[in-house]
Amino acid sequence: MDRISLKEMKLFGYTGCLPEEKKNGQYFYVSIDMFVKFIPGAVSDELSGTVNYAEVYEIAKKIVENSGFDLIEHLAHEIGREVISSYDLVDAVKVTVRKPDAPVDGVFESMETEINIKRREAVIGFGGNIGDRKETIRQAIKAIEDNPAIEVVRISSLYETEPVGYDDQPDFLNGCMAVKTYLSPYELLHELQRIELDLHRERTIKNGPRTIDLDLLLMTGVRLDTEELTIPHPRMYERAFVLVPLREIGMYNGPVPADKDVRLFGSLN
Ligand code: PH2
Ligand code: MG
Ligand code: MG
Repeated sequence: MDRISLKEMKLFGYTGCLPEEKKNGQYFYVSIDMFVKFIPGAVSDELSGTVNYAEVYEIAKKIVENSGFDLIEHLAHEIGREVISSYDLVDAVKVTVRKPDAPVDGVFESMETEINIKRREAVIGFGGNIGDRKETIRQAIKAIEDNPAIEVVRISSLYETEPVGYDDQPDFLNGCMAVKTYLSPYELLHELQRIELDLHRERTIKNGPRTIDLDLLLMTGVRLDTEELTIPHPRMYERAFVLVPLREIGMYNGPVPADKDVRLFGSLN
């Protein structure tokens, strides 16, 4: 990938855990590497075809000068987020923050952190079986599209599906979507949970009826297995209602179990 970098910017700020650091401030050395798949300006020689490093300098300066965070990690993260959200051209950003005068009694060159943020593709499964199912799905997708940190890339058709897990409930409408986002897996999960709550999702019976369920199924390069979140979704490969829409958007091409009915219902529009 091509790269545009700002190296070792010397900026004064107030980040640090100790009260003296927040009061007196100190110098930080900030470096930013912006990775871009293709820089149109490299061919056209036009500033509008690249990221103007003078603007990025101002972004970093403003954040360092105006912030009194505890951690240099958080300072670096805030800078990275502001950069990637300001420039669609930037695919990934690496921010390092060094603190040569860190309040540590010893001999060292500096204390340093490196934070990496990149856009990844994620796949979200959606489904619901009470109320106006199609309308609720439409609203959920609208809420996802309205988040500036998430770009919707593809949406599958809707499928009407027999319930899995707990049989005595109405059929579901299911589908899935591919998105691009620089949010972390947990942030994306929390955003989906917020939208579920907004659309009056109530968590009652496990696998039971719901107005809307938004599941984070896959994320490029991410394998996670924690209490809160497992990626890939632990049950997705057993579920035709996930795999059929996934296959439609080109994210799966393996076998699909045939024990439950999955019928094409139509498109969202
Ligand atoms: N979701 C479940 C449990 N069972 N069955 C179908 N057909 N569709 C679903 O979305 C679904 C389910 C738990 O999330
Ligand atoms: Mg689910
Ligand atoms: Mg769920």
